[in-house]
Amino acid sequence: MTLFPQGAVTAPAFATPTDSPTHHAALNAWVADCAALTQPDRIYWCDGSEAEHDRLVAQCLADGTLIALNPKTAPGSFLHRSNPNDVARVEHATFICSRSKDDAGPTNNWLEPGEAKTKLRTLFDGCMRGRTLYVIPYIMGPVGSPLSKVGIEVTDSPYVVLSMRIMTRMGKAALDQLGTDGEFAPGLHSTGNLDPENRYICHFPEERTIISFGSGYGGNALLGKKCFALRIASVMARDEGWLAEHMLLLELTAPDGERTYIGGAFPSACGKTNLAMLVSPLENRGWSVRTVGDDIAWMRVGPDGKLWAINPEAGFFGVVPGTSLETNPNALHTIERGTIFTNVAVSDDGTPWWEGKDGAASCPYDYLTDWKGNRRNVLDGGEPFAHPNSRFTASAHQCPSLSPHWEDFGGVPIDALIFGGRRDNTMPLVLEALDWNHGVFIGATMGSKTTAAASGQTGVLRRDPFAMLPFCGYHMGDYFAHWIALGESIPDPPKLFAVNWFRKEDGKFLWPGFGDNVRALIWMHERIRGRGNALETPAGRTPLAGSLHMEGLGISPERVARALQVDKVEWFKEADAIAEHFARFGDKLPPELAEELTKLRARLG
Ligand code: GTP
Ligand code: SPV
Ligand code: MN
Repeated sequence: MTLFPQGAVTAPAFATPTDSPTHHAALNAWVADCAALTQPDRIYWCDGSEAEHDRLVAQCLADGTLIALNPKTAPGSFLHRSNPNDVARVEHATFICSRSKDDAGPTNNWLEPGEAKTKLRTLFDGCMRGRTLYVIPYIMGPVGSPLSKVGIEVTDSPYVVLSMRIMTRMGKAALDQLGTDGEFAPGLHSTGNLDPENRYICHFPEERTIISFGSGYGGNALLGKKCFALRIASVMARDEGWLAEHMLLLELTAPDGERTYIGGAFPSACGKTNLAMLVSPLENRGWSVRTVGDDIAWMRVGPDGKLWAINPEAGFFGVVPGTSLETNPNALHTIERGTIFTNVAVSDDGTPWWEGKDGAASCPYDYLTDWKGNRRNVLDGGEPFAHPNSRFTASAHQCPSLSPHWEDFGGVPIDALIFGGRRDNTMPLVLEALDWNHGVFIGATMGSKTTAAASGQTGVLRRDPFAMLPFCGYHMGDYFAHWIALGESIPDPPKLFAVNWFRKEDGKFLWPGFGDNVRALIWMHERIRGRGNALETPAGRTPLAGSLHMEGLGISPERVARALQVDKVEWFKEADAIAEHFARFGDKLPPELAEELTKLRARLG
């Protein structure tokens, strides 16, 4: 490691093979450029080892970045409290800096690349003085898989380093995969001074480069995740004929051992982690679910003509509130140890706590220290003790429901893709698309209420096509066209479905959700195999009465029927809302989707 001599900005000494662990010239040059600009006191190349982890943790405990939790109730786990102004993704400060504004499209913020770089250069100038610059080589995807891709994140945040070590295959393995001339996606990140006015999450799709300033929060700062694996990767996928999607991946096994692999796109904080880790109430009947991924899927057509998917991540960055033995026992067990908690509450004995943790039971503590560090009486009420977007970061290996196929080199063969949102009405519990283009139409018109995963107002219905509104790195109209085109090029395409676990009646959810969602998955499994009965509705096909597996379901058949209902009045309004949504895309709207709207209106009569 080299300490910079007074203000030297040219030819940093570490850029020689003796100080850098790699002979990759382009990588060494990128790191040298970052260092010359940011002027760190030290440069450290992460190797991903246990010893390195322990050293970083010790340093973070000493400087307060991490708070140790109770070694008995939360062994190997830590609490991180972020700056209260920095608790979620910032969509207004996220930019696609493509050369042409039109390539970013109407749903992305755009900055001209030169202008963005000028702005960023000013912000990054000397921003790492007094800090360490960490170089994080990482792999998205299984080590050695031909579907994996390498990224390099340069950051000044040890919290980011520790998180990336959980979320990706990080360190030496990545440098080995890169060799001396492999391709990588460069990313530069600094927390800066966490000034919300100077927060910029910028993507340069043509250069496959990410530059992020002023935030330490997950999706803004762990550059492998939304920035690379979705925004940059979606552009690579468009150019190369594959898909990078905001999707969970799960494996459903039937009593006869037959397996169905399902991908699911739900907007942020709308149930991907929960569905991926679902505990089947019909396990004793032979229906089980295993987890392949909980947030991102990269999919390509395989030699057999099916779509094959990998989970590019190695861990889970999941929503904490609401996680309990009743709702998501697999997540609860996943985070029993070795977890970084961000912005949860903590009891006096150092046990992490959050709203919903105790399920139906009451909170066992009289006092809790909230996510901002204030110790309060639990009975006093007020703001939530854990931030609504508090998160856990835990390794996939800790998940009891992890599928043995979760890191198969070639991925898993996808039989169904589902689109789900958080909607009070209109969208039934489950809906089968009539064909590929109708399914793309359903994906393109998804509506969902906003959540705490992004800054801004929550609970507002918005169109979030394919759950990719904040994550598509190019023009959303072109993205729709890419999906339409893929339908024609996949010889054995998956079946497409919509789901809605969140439909309400008298302010209450109609459907119990969570484990019971397996009943919708079982119907899909049957439909894929040409079985299971369906009712043709104007919106698509729904389960015919009696064709959903109802054993042990604690609600009446009438209530299920109301959850499944397609209400014509609601769908007339929906068609109008879709027309308004489509108008945003102008002549970039694929004609196939306009035609689907016409067909929907015709079916409505
Ligand atoms: P991101 O990590 O932000 O992408 O979120 P996600 O899509 O993985 O959402 P997650 O599974 O973490 O769920 C978010 C919230 O929705 C949690 O508070 C869950 O308890 C709740 N939730 C998940 N599934 C269901 C369901 O079937 N019914 C109901 N009522 N709530 C659910
Ligand atoms: C989401 O918001 O969809 C998340 C969390 O999965 S983040 O990684 O911050 O994007
Ligand atoms: Mn997500």
